[in-house]
Amino acid sequence: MASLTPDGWRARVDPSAFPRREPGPINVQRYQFVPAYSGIATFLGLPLCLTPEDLRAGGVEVAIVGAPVDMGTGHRGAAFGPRAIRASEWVVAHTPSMLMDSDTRINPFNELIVVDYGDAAVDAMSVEDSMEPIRGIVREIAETGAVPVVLGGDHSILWPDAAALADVYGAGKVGVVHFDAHADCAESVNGHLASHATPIRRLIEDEHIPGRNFIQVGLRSLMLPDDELLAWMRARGMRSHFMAEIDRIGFPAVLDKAIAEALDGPEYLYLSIDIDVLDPAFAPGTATPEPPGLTTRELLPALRRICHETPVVGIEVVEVAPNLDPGNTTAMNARKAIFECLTGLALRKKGIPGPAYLDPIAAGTAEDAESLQERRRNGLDPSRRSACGGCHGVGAVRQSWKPVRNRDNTARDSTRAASFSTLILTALVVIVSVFSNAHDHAKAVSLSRERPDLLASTNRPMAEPCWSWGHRSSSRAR
Ligand SMILES: [Mn+2]
Repeated sequence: MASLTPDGWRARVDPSAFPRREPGPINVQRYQFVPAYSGIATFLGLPLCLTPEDLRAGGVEVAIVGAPVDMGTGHRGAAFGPRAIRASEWVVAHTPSMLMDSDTRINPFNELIVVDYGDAAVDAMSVEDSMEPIRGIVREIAETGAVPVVLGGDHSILWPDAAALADVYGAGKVGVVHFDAHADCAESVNGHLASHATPIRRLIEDEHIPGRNFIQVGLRSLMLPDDELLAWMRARGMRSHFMAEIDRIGFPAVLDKAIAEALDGPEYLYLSIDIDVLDPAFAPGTATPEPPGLTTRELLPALRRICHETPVVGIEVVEVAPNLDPGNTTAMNARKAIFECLTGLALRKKGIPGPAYLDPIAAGTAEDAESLQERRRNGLDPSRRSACGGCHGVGAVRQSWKPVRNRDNTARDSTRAASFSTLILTALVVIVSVFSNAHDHAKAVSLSRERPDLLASTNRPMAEPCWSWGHRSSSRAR
């Protein structure tokens, strides 16, 4: 029996103790379709890599790695985050080839080689001692050219994570976009330099990351930054977007600013997502919730945009504490956050132009050939629709939607135009539904005359099971 050595928590096992295998990603799937609650809980059922040789042999482009520490919060729970994010039940299958981002209709796993890289070594007795092995494993991934996606763990890991990327891409060459309710810039907590409230101070003072390229979004804590801390942040050139600014000019405008600032200088970007940037309604399972926060419909597409439109070389999602997470809401949103990041990276790799790309069918902007012909047959020539666009009334109605979308509170003047447009929309819906019902009815009548065989076939009694999984076991057995 092997004896426990003091460095057993970080010493790697001797590979010669196991049967030899060729380096490369290890498939963990036995079946073609795996429900989310089944199988070996790698991230979304992805293949597993254990060594840098595996990453290189597999040509891996993104490696997901856990950093399970939570002593940096002083609140137990986030160490269980990586496992919760990997294992939390989600309606989707743990079958990456079946998954698709519905906004862009992209399957990131068809475009990128993504694996799970297991967890960093952590000392359950010391957050300080855990920093160096975390930095080591993130560096190990980045050195192969793959993008590390780190699952926290508390936010103390931002220090080793971003330092590792500066090790690989050059000190001062990596900027950070940091989503968080908290500024995380404190000098120390109870004298501890490594904590979830201090990582940014370490990164800037150690000159891994330039202060002016640390872009914060979503700040709103009850305690910090106080005037003294804010003075330190501003002296370092940090650019911080508080929730009040988001309320004032709207999230899309703040996001545009954050992206422009992030690209102002650095060649590369690190994306740090503290899940507590979300409103506690969307992320109750975190040690330091702060209402009111971002919605998932703000944050998730923003992450996709940043990974698509900026040179992101590393990502972390931190502070998921499953012991505080009834319903797995927080773990589910953390998982979707990573999925959106992967989709963004896939869009970038495919060279799809931004900004804020959406698939035309998903966005409702597609005019496919068939519906275009149908509209022409019905006398609805789409090229003629713009003719009334210059009309005085229509122009006013169009403008009235803009401030609503931007959450601009000064736009009350437009309320009347907005209710007018609601009225017009309602009238339109009624007219269109009446028209299309009549149209469908006429079509069905003429169809039944021209093709009586079609109607007859739908009346045939169902003899076979109606779907392919054959839940009628008796008909399958024979
Ligand atoms: Mn944080």
